[in-house]
Amino acid sequence: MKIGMPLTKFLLEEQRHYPGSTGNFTGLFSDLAVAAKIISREVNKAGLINILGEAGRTNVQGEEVQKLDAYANSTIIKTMEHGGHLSGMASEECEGVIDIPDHYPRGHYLLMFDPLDGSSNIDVNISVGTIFSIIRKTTEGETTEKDFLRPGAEQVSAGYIIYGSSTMLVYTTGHGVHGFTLDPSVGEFLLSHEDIRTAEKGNIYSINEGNTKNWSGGALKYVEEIKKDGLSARYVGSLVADFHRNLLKGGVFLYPADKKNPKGKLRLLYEANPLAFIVEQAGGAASTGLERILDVKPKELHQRTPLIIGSQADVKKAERFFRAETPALSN
Ligand code: AHM
Ligand code: MG
Repeated sequence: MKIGMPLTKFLLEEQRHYPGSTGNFTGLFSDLAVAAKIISREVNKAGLINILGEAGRTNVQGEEVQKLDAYANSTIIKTMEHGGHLSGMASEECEGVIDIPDHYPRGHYLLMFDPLDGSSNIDVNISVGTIFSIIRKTTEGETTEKDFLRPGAEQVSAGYIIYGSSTMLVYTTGHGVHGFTLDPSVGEFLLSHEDIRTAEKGNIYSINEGNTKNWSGGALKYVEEIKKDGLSARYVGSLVADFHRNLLKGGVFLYPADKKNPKGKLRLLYEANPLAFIVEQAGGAASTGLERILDVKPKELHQRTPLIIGSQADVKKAERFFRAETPALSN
């Protein structure tokens, strides 16, 4: 029985299954867990902002207060850059590639992340999350944007941290999906959800129905159909929270391309790819509506994509509607 096992011990046990392993990945992951704990602590203090100071102002100690998404971004960069495991990083919050400063050692991994997804929800005490994706650098020499533009199928690991009623870290390295809950009293992530499997078919659909007027025929007909099937609507507006609920309960999340966002809203490298890797490892599926997310060849760091993700049967059904649609985004 592994339930209750600390993340660091779990990672070391996993590492033993790979005799040639250098421990580099385990080291990288442990650094990420540290960043997650620091961000979690700060997110939990968000309600105290009026006492401690607002972003852009100084707090009672006279320190400049950062916005939480900027804070999460710099925390990950600072925690990860000196570990010696990375050749570079890319963040939803930064325009170009984040270099590793010359005075730090470099490794062979590349980290992509959305530091605080759904951050507009913080002010109202709703769950937000950090999403990450790790790939290997396959070229020699300087790290360039091109090194990051690999299909999601090449990910070595992906995961997210959800800052909710408790903080949880959920990840995969391609051998199932595992969830760890942060025990604040000991400051450790403890295994709480071993080998998560998502339902083949769910009873929940998650989509921003306020966008109906902008939808294409495929989205309109699909949503009409699943309402007839009696699915329940659940939409938090924090991708990590919507995804996490559907992963555990079964369901489908959709952010399709629409007239306002003709390429979709969510980001391929920081949001869609990592969650697609996780959902597939849990037995689910992720699609643009036309193709498997993990097969999409990225062309730019901040590329957007339509996303349909969740229980296998629900995603396949949605795909049938999107594939059947006629040039829907015209007019
Ligand atoms: P963000 O990266 O700016 O926080 O935006 C991403 C968020 C997701 O968390 C969420 O699924 C989506 O945007 C909600 O969008 P909308 O408000 O258009 O429904
Ligand atoms: Mg985001």
